[in-house]
Order: sequence, then structure tokens, then C-alpha cells
Amino acid sequence: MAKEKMTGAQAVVRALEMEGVDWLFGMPGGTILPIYDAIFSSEKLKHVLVRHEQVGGHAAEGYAHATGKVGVCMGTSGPGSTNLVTAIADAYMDSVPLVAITANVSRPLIGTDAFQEADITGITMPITKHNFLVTDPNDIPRTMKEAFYLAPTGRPGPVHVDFPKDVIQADMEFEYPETVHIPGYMPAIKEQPRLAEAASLIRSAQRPCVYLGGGVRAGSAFSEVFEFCELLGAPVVTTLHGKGAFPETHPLCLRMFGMHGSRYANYTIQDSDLIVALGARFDDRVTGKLSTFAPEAKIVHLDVDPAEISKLVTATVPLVGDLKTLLPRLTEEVRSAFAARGKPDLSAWWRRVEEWRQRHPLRVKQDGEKYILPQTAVVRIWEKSQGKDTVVTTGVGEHQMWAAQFWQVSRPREFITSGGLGTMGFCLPSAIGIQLARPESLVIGIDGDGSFQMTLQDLATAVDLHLPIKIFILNNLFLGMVRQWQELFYDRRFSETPLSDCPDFVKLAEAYRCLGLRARTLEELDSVIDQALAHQGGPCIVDIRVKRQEKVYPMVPAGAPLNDMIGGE
Ligand SMILES: Cc1ncc(C[n+]2csc(CCOP(=O)(O)OP(=O)(O)O)c2C)c(N)n1
Repeated sequence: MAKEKMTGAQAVVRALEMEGVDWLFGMPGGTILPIYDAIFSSEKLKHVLVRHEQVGGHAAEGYAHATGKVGVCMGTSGPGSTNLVTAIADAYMDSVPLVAITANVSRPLIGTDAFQEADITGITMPITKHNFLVTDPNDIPRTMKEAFYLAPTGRPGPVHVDFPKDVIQADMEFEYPETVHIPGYMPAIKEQPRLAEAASLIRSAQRPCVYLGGGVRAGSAFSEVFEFCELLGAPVVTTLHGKGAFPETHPLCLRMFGMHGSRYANYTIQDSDLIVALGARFDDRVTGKLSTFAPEAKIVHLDVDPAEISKLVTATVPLVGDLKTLLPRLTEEVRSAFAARGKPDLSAWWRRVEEWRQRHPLRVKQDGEKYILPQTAVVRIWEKSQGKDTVVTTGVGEHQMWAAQFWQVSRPREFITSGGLGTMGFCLPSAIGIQLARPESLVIGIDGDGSFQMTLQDLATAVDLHLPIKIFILNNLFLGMVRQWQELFYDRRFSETPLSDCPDFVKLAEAYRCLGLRARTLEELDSVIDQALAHQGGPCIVDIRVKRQEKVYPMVPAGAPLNDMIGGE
């Protein structure tokens, strides 16, 4: 194919088109103007103008979470690029495939403190899988190809590409590479000699447990995981990001474990003699005090990222590779072991697990309670959206944990949240990206009054796009999760956590020309949820006034052993 002459900016846009990008999210500015000018001529790219670049980043994350494809966000130099930093860090912590594009000042100005100059590649280096400062316009096609290869392969993550303005203004010759060759980057590891050893441990275990993390979603290995879990017949526990990796309504599933996991899930993993960890990283929010974590358990750890193996918990059998290809091989190995030596009898183990499950269920104690409990709100919204193709996203705080505890996920990619970084303000932006990616789905946000106020200006974006997202604010007039810690561990000294009854979220919704609803009583709750779910043609904001002091239980205090929970009896 002959090389085509064009500007660097046109080359960036052409590369985005060739990568099959449909939606991208950002805001223009002086430095990135050449790219926006080229976007103006593109018939394939659909650009969403956000009101804050962080929102563009989270919207791109929402899009990526919901589809498994790469999300794309953009910002101009200086503040436009630094506004993207939180979203890039969020994507890094949660292994979300993201390409972030920024412009920078022209090459001769770099390092001179020029207007709107920021060393953004310096800033994003520790929070990206890889980043590029493109200094030659002819490098644009190769760099873009590499960015879109690096972001979704291996352990997915964000890649950042920064273009000095004179590089995108310059003429260049465009030829898009067909293949990528990045020395030292080999995400697929083929040889796995220890599958038999893993299968043998699984065959011999008397109290096995499968621990599913966000890697199942990142690796799109849902059916492979389902087959493996059903073959084992062992209890399955998940992390926050593991929700959706296996149906929570399935009898094998003990749902989420960790700091706010169910008691029965925590007791089970803590008491197991073998943990099969799939796409998981033994984060402190799930292990509790590391030295006391599952003391009798051997560990089979399968992950695509070798850096995660034995980082925190030593693997008895490490298995490095892509879940989607490697796990079926382990499944076959286990099947052979079962065929040769018989399937293990887990009935005594299950009796114990069932006793915990019966004795310590996750319960909502609404009876006799005058105020709406936040858990009740989650359960009612969940019940009323059953049978629909629903995706739920959240902010960060207590409401996020109640959503995690009570929103029972039955399908992959149904529960999307900011886990690793815990970014307040994630809900509305991610809902925008999810709804664009999945126009037919019912997109529900469970948000907090504090979190919602971090990015609410982008209601304007959702209104412009007529997105029928429904954001339910569990309004406790507090920065609730921090208040909870103050109540439990800081002698009830509520320093800077009460929020005022301001703004009026219903009026705010109206100011943004969308539907605003409020529920103060249980009677109002049902009708308000019905109205919200029926509403089409634009966003709907629901202010649910919940019992202010309600806390998330059970809770493993930070640094305590996993079975040392308070509350939730
Ligand atoms: C950007 C950001 N700033 C601060 C925090 C610390 N933080 C964690 S939860 C929380 C309170 C969240 O309040 P709200 O959104 O109202 O939810 P609630 O806990 O009340 O359900 C805060 C301040 C955070 N996670 N993210």
C-alpha cells in the first residue's frame, strides 16, 4: 500500500479509525486543536464532549468494562492532561484497557515552563502500563498500533500517548503497520509444566475453595471459569471485581469475601486447605492481616501477570498465563485426575460451609425500621430490574459496599466499580460510557451523595446524549464510609464528614433538564423506582433519603485477621 501524505493530527485520527474505535471522550484545547480539527472530518469517530477530562477517562473505562474493548479518552496539554490522571490511575489499578491521548506544547517549548505545559508522561509513568512521548510525526502510526496492542493484551491496562503540538501539525507519510514487534513484551507464556501438580493438589484437597478476582473479567474467561468451578464443585468466593465472574445466584457461590464480604465467605476461605486463585492479586482488602490469612491453605495461583505471583502470598503452585487458554488445560488435567482417582468427597466440607451460610446470612433488617435502609433500596432496585439486561455501576463508599453485598450478579460485566483506587465520582461518568457501549441495556448507578458531587457537572453530557441512565443516590448526608470509621475507630469524632442538605438533587436534576425524583419513605421508594425504571429519553436522578447512621457490616477492621469480623450477626 502506498504511503499517504497527511498531517500528524490526521494520522492520529486515521489510526483511531483503523483500530475500530467508535466512541472517544474528551475536551479540546489550544494544543490538541489539530487533532480535534481532524476529528471534525472523520465519519467514523464519535466524540463525546465531556465537561471535565476525568469524566472522559472514567467514561472510557466504563465503555471498556462493559465491552472488553479498549476505551479512549483525550485531553489537551497542561490541565487537560492532568485532569486525566485520576482516571488513568484508576484504570491502572483495575487493569482496564485504556488509551489516553494528550497533546503537549511544541517540541522547542518542552521544558521551558511554557503556557499549559505539564510533564504529563513523567506524571503518568508510574500509573500506566506504558507511555509514549511522540517526537517524530512519522512514528505516529507505529506508536498508535503499539498503544492499542499493549492496552488489552496480557494484563490489560492504560497506555498514554502524548503528542507535542508541532508533531501533530507537521506533514508525514502514513502507513499503518500490520504487526507489532515490541522487544521484551511477550504476554503469552506457553509452557506450563506444573498443571499436573496443581490438579493433584486439587484432587487431594479436603477443604478447597476457588477465589475469583478481576482477572476473570479482564481475561474474558467467564465460560472457562464456570466449567472449572462446576467440575470442582468447591465453594466459590469472589472479590469486588470478581463479581460477575461466576453467577452469585449459583449454589456454589458464597459471594464476596474480604473487608465487607459475607461472614460465610470469609470463614470458608480462611478455613480452607487449598485456595485456587484465578485472576486475583491477594489485595489487603481481601486478605485482612496477611500473616494470618488462610493459615492451612496451599495456594494454586493462576494469573497472567507474573509480578502478581507470590507478591503477597506465596504460591504453592504458580501458573502464569492467560486464563482463557490456560484454565481449560487445568480443567482437563483435573478431569483426568478425577477420572483416575475418583472425584473427592467434599460433603463434610460443604456441611460446614452450609452451616456458616445458614447461621450468618447477609440480611436486611428493615422490619420495624422507620427510615429506608440503604440495603433495602439496593434490594428493591435489584428486584425490580430482574429479567432485564442490566449493568450496575457505583461510586465509592458505603453505598458501593451495600451494592456489592446485595446486588446479586448473574451475568458477566454486570457489576462495574472502581475497586483498586476507590475513586469517588466514578459512577455517573462510567454510566455514560456503559450506556453508549450497550445502548439496549438498563444502566443503573448506585451512588453516594458525596461521590455524586465529584463529577455531577457531566449530567449535561448525559442529557446532551439523551442517555436513559438511572442514578440512585443513597443519600445519607454524610461522607458515610469515613463517618463509619470515625464512629468505630475514632471515638465518634465526626471530623469533616457531615454533608449539608445541599444541593437539592431533584432541583439540580431539573436544572440539567432531566428527571429528578425523591423517596423519603418505604412507600415512596417503590413508586419512585418504578418511575425511574420506566423513564426513557434521558437521565434520571433519584434522591433516596436513607437512614443516616447505617453502617456496612460485617466488617474486618483494617489489619485484623479475616475471620475477626465485627457486626453482621
Ligand atoms: C476522590 C476521593 N476522595 C476521597 C476518598 C475517601 N473516601 C472514601 S469513601 C468516602 C465517603 C464517600 O461518601 P459518599 O459518596 O456520600 O458515600 P457513602 O459512604 O456515604 O455511601 C470518602 C471521602 C475517595 N475514596 N475518593
